[in-house]
Amino acid sequence: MSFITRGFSGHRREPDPQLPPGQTLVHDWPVLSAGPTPHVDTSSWELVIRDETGTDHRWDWDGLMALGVEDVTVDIHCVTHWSRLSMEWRGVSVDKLFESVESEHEFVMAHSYGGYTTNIPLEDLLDGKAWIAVEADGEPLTPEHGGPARLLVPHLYFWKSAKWVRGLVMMPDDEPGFWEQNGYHLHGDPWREERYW
Ligand SMILES: Nc1nc2c(c(=O)[nH]1)N[C@H]1C(S)=C(S)[C@@H](COP(=O)(O)O)O[C@H]1N2
Ligand SMILES: [Mo]
Repeated sequence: MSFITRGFSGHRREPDPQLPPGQTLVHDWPVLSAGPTPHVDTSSWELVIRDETGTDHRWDWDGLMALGVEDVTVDIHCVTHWSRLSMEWRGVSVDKLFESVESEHEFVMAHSYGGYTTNIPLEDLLDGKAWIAVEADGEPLTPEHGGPARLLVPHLYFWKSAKWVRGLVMMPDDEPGFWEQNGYHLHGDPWREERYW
């Protein structure tokens, strides 16, 4: 006689190796915005990188698309403890933008339409680690989720992924952005639980 009770023996669940400590899996996609949703049309959208000489490097929507979009499947981790795993995104690698920008500065302040800011070390944006995302789940990004374009930095907590991104300003030193001034960690690595400071 067989006493295999598949599904009942495994109640002590192994932690998902894709889930950083303290995170819980969600299957929906919560909207978290600190203010009203800006509505930005791709016809007036632009992205600016300002280097230490004060020079602005600009891309309009077509200029961004001309750099080439790529598909990426990544996990996202919000500091409020939810994670979504293996999410499909499409965007332009930040590496492509920096091909034409020279800077000695090691830190970046990301600025959004609407005024949100978040600080990120440049090395966390390069080498295939960050994108200017324009699609998620196979659809253009909705305004609520940062459309037409948002920063996607999936290896850091999701507050670093600035929605409605409009600019990156090079900085010689690390300075806190919006949530960082309000107690969130300067760096925000979910695997080290860099939540607050
Ligand atoms: N411009 C802007 N970007 C933002 C935020 C915001 O309030 N404004 N919230 C951050 C936080 S705390 C999180 S968790 C994610 C939420 O993105 P979502 O609403 O698409 O889930 O966006 C981040 N980027
Ligand atoms: Mo968040």
